[in-house]
Amino acid sequence: MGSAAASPPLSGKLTQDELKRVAAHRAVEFVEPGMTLGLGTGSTAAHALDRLGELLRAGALPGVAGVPTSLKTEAHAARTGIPLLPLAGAGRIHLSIDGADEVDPDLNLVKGRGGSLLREKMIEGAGDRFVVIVDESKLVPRLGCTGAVPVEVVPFGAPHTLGLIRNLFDGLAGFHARLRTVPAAEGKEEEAPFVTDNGNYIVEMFFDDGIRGDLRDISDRLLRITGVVEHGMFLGMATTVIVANKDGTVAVIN
Ligand code: ABF
Repeated sequence: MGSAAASPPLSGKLTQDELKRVAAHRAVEFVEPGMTLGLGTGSTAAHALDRLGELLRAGALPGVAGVPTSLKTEAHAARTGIPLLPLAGAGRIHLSIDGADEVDPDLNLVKGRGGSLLREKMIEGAGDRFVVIVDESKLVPRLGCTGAVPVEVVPFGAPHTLGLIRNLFDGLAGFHARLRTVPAAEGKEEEAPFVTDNGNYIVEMFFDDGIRGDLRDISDRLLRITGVVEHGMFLGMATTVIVANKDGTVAVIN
């Protein structure tokens, strides 16, 4: 893990959502007038959108605009009054702010359990700085410890692509993978595949006790599977991680 600076504890016991808000507001302090921002997705990033909207409406951040990482964020940012730009034509993205599902000691991330990993990786990978905002429950010893590692796949032949992903980890104890689904619609019996903003499906990979192999190698091998669009391991991408701790302290790790 990189160098960390901790702020003095905040008073009182904060809920998890309040911790998310604390981390988000700390990240927004990095925003300067004229910046173009990558706008993240999820409940933590939503607090950053609300704070940015407040500051914009107060006239404190002239010239700030954002590139949304999902349709949901696009709608939320529009409601809060953040001017929006498409990725193509946004020019330089100075800073992205987004949540994560997991953060390991080297600041590698699992992202995308909200289904938005592709746009997140495109936009956050294109910016100068990527600030990740989490409460301490997201800190893990190894990626894949607390749930699914998502992989976006094209719908065509998705069960075939799922089979190729399973083959990659053949024999790895505790590994399993499945297509992410949403509950059956009213009047229908079968669950439907979850569809991303890009019209793709998501394969969820589960590892007993996290991924113990070489993450770069696993990333390369996944991306070589024809049919895989992108995966939710964000390796070496975070430049800063802001962690709101249960004891009320906030750590800024670079
Ligand atoms: C997105 O939101 C993700 O990539 C991640 O899946 C999720 C984190 O959610 P939350 O902030 O709601 O915990 O940034």
